Amino acid sequence: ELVTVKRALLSVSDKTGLIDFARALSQKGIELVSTGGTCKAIAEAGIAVTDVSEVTGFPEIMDGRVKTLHPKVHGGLLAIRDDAEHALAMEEHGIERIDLLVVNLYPFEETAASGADAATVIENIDIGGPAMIRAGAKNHAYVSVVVDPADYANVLEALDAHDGKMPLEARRKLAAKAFARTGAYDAAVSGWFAQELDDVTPDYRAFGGKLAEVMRYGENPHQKAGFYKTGEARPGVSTARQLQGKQLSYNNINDTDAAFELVSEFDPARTPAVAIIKHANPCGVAEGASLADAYRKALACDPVSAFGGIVALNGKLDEEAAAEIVKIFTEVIIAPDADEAAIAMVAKKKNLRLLLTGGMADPRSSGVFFKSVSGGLLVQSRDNGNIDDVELKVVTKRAPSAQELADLKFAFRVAKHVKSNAIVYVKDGATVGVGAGQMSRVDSARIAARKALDAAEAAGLAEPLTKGCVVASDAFFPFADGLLSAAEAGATAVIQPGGSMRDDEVIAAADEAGLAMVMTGMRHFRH
Ligand code: 93A
Repeated sequence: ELVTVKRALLSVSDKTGLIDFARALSQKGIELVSTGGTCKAIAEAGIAVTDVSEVTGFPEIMDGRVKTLHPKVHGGLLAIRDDAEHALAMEEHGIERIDLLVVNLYPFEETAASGADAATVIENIDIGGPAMIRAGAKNHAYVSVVVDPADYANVLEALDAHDGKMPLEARRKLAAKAFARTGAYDAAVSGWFAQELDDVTPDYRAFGGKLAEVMRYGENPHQKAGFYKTGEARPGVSTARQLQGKQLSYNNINDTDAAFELVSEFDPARTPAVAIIKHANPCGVAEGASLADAYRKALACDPVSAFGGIVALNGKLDEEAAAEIVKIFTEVIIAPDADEAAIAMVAKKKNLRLLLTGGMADPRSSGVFFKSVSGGLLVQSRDNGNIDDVELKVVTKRAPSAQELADLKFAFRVAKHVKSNAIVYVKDGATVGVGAGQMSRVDSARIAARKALDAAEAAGLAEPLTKGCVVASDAFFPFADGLLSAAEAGATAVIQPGGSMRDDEVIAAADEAGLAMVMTGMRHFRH
């Protein structure tokens, strides 16, 4: 677990904090080995240091292109200390162990960003540094690899705390950071090449994603686009098998992902469920006695918007459901599986894409979510909050009935997948009105009600589908107006996170209107 640090190799371009760190290491009796410029800086500060050329018995050649690329260095980094054969090889070839590796790389990113000429940028592609970092990090069972001057203090602290030894946990964390660094470094190099070549795909330097597909264009025809896959095994649009139809577009992929992630919230063991998506928002979600039944209910929510939509199912697509779906123009169907008859039914529509995922995505599993902003990336964990895992608090005089409660949970599950501000009206396991992406919550409530009226009118119903429905809000009602607007539309029960300064006002309004309201304590913003 604990590894004594006897020998360190230092090779850094960014010499921030180097001298203090080297001095502290030296004072702990650690032998220092270093490359040209780093070695000179350390020696000039009066600290004992050995030039790596003395270790390798080989001079730095080719303007430093080859300085640490030597078995005496890499053997010292990679040797398994308690392996007899490795020990023998070390002895035979005079290789000495390296316990601590301190490397930061040639400033490739900075050089590329400065607009330097190609030859200068290329000269700043570090080869020996990443090789050492990767070797040491692979062998973190014995070696500590420090790639960031910001970690010098932590390393000294760890050494102090453990009598000159580094604990395994620290070495593992350093290894993870080391590989993240070399990964990002190479991504920057390939990004620079892509730019030089005016590649069709956007420069991609975020993380180790792999270009899987080049799309004809992006969100709009004048934008270039590529589909990069992270390798995450999650069932969904990135792992699905496409049975028929032309290549998915950028928007198709985005919408299909939204559709399948949403329908995956519904446990197929409980009930068949279907989601219809347009522009990444659901225009209908329903549970049903069968997939066909669920589809009909989902479609009834907003049949106008469903035209040209994406349909996601949480069960094996059967002939009856397929027959319903092909009645209107649909872009994509995504399901865990499909039976022969359903596949034959879909085959009649040449342009309709059918994607089979082989399973559902686990809504509770963790994952990483990226969103690009100018000059950066926002990274957060996936919203894997689940309404079944929170304790609901009834805050009104009236508690919801069992049917209302079931619909409230359904509505909140859907609201999680609706762009904020999200207001979702639900009745009998089906959305009857969805208000999405508005800047004010009351507008979302009104739009959802308006859509329910339209749907009722289209279906020739006497009263709107919202009569006696429940309503979910993805975030708290800042004022009573949004809630009152929902009540006016016919909602009898409300689910929302709560937490507004005016919660008391909102609760009082709910009581006044005879509504039952539960609070989740969990918000589902989605932008
Ligand atoms: O040119 S390299 O790719 N070849 C090497 O063998 C090598 N070894 C270390 N660059 C190499 N380095 C890099 O040199 C390190 O990653 C570090 O950034 C830099 C430190 O050089 P100096 O100590 O001469 O300032």
